[in-house]
Amino acid sequence: MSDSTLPSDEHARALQAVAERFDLGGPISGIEPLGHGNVNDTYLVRLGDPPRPAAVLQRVNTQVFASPELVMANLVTFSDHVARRLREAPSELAGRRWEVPRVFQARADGRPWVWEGPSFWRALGYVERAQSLERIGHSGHAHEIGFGLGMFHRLISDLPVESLADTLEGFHITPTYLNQFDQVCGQQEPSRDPEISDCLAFVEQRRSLVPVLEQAKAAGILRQRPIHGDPKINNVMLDLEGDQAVALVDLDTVKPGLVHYDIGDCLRSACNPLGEETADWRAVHFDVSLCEALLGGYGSVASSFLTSADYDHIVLAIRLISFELGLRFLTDHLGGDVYFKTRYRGHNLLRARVQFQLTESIEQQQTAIEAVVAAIR
Ligand code: GN1
Ligand code: MG
Repeated sequence: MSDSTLPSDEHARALQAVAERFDLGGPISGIEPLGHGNVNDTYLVRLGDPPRPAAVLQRVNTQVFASPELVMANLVTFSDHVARRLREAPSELAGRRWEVPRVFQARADGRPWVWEGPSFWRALGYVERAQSLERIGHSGHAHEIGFGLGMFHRLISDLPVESLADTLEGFHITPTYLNQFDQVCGQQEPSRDPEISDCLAFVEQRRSLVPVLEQAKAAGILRQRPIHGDPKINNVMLDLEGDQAVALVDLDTVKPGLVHYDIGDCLRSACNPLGEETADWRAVHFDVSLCEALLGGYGSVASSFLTSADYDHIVLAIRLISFELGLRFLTDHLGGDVYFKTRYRGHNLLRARVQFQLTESIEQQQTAIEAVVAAIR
């Protein structure tokens, strides 16, 4: 099923048929698009009468995730681990609400997925009475987003990294993205577009930054751990009543990595008040007071598992992951928009400019950010 090419009523029927193949626990009363993912297709499934949001149905992008069954195996390993840990030590949550989205099984064979032709589908529990933000509202939100990531990391800090498969080779390995960028540039005539020239110069000036985290990993200074992989602001669910973080969603990149990828990704998305989709890239900046609030929340739960070397590399990670995402968007623009979903030609170029502007703002405020990190050690 290629739903973008189907008329809308046929598309709706096809979605309904896929959703019905999962044991969702009630009659389906509605399905609608959910969120703004750049890679997978995501839908909210409502059940019953009156309709209540119950499941998140997702078509995993198999161009990106070549072994989606392994993505689901990681998710099940992760969920089982957290459930066990919370059963054994409920005090870990200090009375706070915390949820791990449940994984629904296929009616036919009990597997946590359904193949429908070339499409791979899964259904996860919807986190009720919660919302996610596209952009930060205030520093209280930043604190909770940091707390959410810290709690997520803490609950898997004793999950052996070997129990997770590497489902997306090269993900957040910045030198790999630079190689891809060089390859794409090597395949085309030099651009005369001044916007592109600006971006190319920006990358050139930062080549020495690219390998730093991977070098620290190779030298054994930083070690691999289970990570979320994509803890951007809108993947942290906040409780509707108290704005407290209650869950991290979008679990397709739970896999081995450095917690620095997560810390950098969370900060680059949450401390950019204009958000990564702004058209006003020149006005983009990194807000150090939001960073302080976020790291305060993160540090309040993460001190039990972070090492001294981990702290040493946080500032670098914030800069690197912002730069890396800009490089990924730029490469995709130059390569013809084959990875990230776009709404128009030039969308990925604009996204790259936003991330590069953010990187520059981080560089200009490095001393202040260092002081913030020093305060949580
Ligand atoms: C992609 O699809 P989405 O929005 O969950 C990407 C992330 C990027 C993000 C930028 C598997 O995530 O790495 O940070 O876009 N996910 C993958 O918005 O590449
Ligand atoms: Mg994602």
